[in-house]
Amino acid sequence: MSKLQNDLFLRACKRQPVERTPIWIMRQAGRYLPEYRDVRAKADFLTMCKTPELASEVTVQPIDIIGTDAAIIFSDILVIPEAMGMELIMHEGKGPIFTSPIRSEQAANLLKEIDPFLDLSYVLDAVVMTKRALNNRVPLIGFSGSPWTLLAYMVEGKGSKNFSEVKKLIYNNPRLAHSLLDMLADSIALYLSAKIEAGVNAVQIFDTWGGILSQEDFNEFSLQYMVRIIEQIKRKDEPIIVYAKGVHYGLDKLAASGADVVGLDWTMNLGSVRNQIGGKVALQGNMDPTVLYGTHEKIKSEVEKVLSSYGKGSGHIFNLGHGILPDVDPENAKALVRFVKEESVKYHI
Ligand code: 1CP
Repeated sequence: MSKLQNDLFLRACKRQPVERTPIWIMRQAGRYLPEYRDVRAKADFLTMCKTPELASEVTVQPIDIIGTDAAIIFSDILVIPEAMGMELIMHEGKGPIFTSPIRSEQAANLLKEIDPFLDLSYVLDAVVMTKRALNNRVPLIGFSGSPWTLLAYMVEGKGSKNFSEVKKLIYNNPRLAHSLLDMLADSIALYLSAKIEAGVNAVQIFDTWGGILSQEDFNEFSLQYMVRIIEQIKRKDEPIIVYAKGVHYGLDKLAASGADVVGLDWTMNLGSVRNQIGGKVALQGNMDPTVLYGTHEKIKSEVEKVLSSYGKGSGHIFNLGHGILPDVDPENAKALVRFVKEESVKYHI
């Protein structure tokens, strides 16, 4: 860890002193970058994920172009269900689609348990190659979807508005839902442990759809499985980040989950959340991603708002409250990073 030229992100995750607030951007390797689109023009999305040279190339792009303080390995949360045997099609414009969503015991029985070293070895190869390409400049983050968020895609087959199908499953056949969540939790723990072994310096669990559940259902169908994963991840020092979008009511529980960092969406008040759980965990977030449609002045004033809301001291990793949108001007992403680097110095001694 100490070999890293820039370890601000890792220090902030551990709430250790930093000279300025580190920043990375969720979905920083992606379509808003012309350099990403150039690579994407040559290969479809899954081929990019499965070709370590290409995955590594687009992972490093935002470090060179935007100047973020951490890289996140280029992949997708849906590679786990794909490795379990589900056919995944990436539709241009429409997003990812599973051709045969899991809606019955029979369909569930066809899913295979994965061994990440065999079935997702291409991700591990991409991690090794990316570490080499980064040459200790910044830390590398590995990630997975949460069991609940993966189950939602596996049952719906695609993104959804009401999540009717996965809700039908948890209310009509909770036993099957739990057995699938169980299997996902074990696979995810093995997968994240394998990524750490391959060299990632931190991991993030994305519970993008945690917030569509009632409080009780969140505890039963999402939180307990993330806690189990955190317990099972084999790590030495690597911080664990949990990002559960829209889970205002679950902050104390997320802070007690064993994670080092809790990621916040932009609807939460960073300062109040710091008062509530900042003594236990570092916080990551939480600028509204659409602010990047604004002028540089607007972006700068919003950066200032987020930084002052957190206040002085370590334990804050600047990020957006959700992924960067594909039609954002890369110049605005660069300006964001520059403003955070400049404006955050005064919040640290
Ligand atoms: O054609 C393309 O280039 C596809 C666009 C794209 C990209 C660039 C998809 C499809 N996935 C990705 C990469 C990706 N996905 C990363 C890369 C690393 C980085 O952050 O730079 C990461 C971390 C993800 C994670 C991911 N995939 C999440 C969790 C984060 C979040 O945004 O909430 C989710 C929900 C997905 C599913 C997914 N994959 C792709 C899309 C368009 C979606 C959303 C589908 C939907 O809900 O409709």
